[in-house]
Amino acid sequence: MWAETINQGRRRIPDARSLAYARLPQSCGTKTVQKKIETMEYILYEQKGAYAVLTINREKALNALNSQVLDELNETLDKINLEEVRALVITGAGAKSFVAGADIGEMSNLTKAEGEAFGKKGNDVFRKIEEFPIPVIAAVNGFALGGGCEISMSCDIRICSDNAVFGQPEVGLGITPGFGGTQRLARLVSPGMAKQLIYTARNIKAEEAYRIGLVNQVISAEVDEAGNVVKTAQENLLAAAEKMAQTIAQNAPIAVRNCKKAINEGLQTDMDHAIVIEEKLFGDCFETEDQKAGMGNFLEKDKEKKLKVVPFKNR
Ligand code: DAK
Repeated sequence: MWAETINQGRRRIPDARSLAYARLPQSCGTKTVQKKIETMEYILYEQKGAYAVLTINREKALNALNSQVLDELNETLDKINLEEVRALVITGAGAKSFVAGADIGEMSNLTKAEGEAFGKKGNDVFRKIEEFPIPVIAAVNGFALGGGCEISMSCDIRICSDNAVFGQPEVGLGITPGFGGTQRLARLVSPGMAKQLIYTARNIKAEEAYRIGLVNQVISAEVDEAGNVVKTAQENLLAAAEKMAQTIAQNAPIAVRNCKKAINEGLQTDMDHAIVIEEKLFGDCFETEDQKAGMGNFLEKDKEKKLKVVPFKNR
């Protein structure tokens, strides 16, 4: 419940449904709403029509992940209205850092058991992101180190500003990556490249991250002819991430969700089983209102009607 007191009474969260929202033009055919939820100390969450932006907001510590950030992130994910929100952008506050890792101060005195519990807390929330029923885009603004690189890798898609720096520096701190880094980096790039980056603890810049396939796109500032910055890389990054989220949100949600499931689950198994997973999820789309509307739109002979965007209903 939004209204319940969280984190040992640190702060009360208002009831999201009771918050006022303003109407905004939105073309995706879903509810045209913008909701700003007064969330927690370290997480900002804003629903913009059919997509939402979640910001890790601990700028003074370069958005490092302590237990409270992880708890609040977990809780915010649980409260997202999946009837309305069809894509999620995750970013960090400020232009310098997406997430500079797990909180080293908090980790420094952990016992073995506490370290394991901390690892589980992070892994549970990152896994939740990975399996979230809607696509999640990481808009990586600056440092994505350790747990920061790991949270970005639990997202479906990564795009970054040209000042982004990725890395798994854990072995330099006497630990292994603990939030899935050894597993997801090896799957995303290649085992050899992941091993090199993890064993050497070498940070890489945005262009190299792009070259090895860790990010889909690198976004720069817009500069006018006189060399003045018209839009910062951070602004362009968020605009690009939001545009991508909006584009995804316009497509049939059940189909998009099933694509995510098919790709994620299929990658964990052999091709014979993966194809069966795809068949089941493909079949699952039929007889939905959205499948009928989407195909009906294509088959429409009337050119005027045919051009209209199908307002998919998530049914
Ligand atoms: N933790 C805590 N505070 C951090 C932080 C972090 N990871 N990164 C930055 N900060 C804080 C700094 O302490 C500083 O705080 P004040 O001194 O102002 O109070 C503030 O953010 C600004 O940082 P700097 O002054 O250092 O800023 P610079 O521009 O000079 O340097 C930097 C930026 C990102 C290069 C530098 O801050 C840095 O190297 N940060 C640490 C990056 C890092 O090593 N990240 C990986 C953390 S290890 C596991 C579970 C989880 C994990 C592993 C295992 N298991 C359970 C097995 C995860 C591990 C990690 O993520």
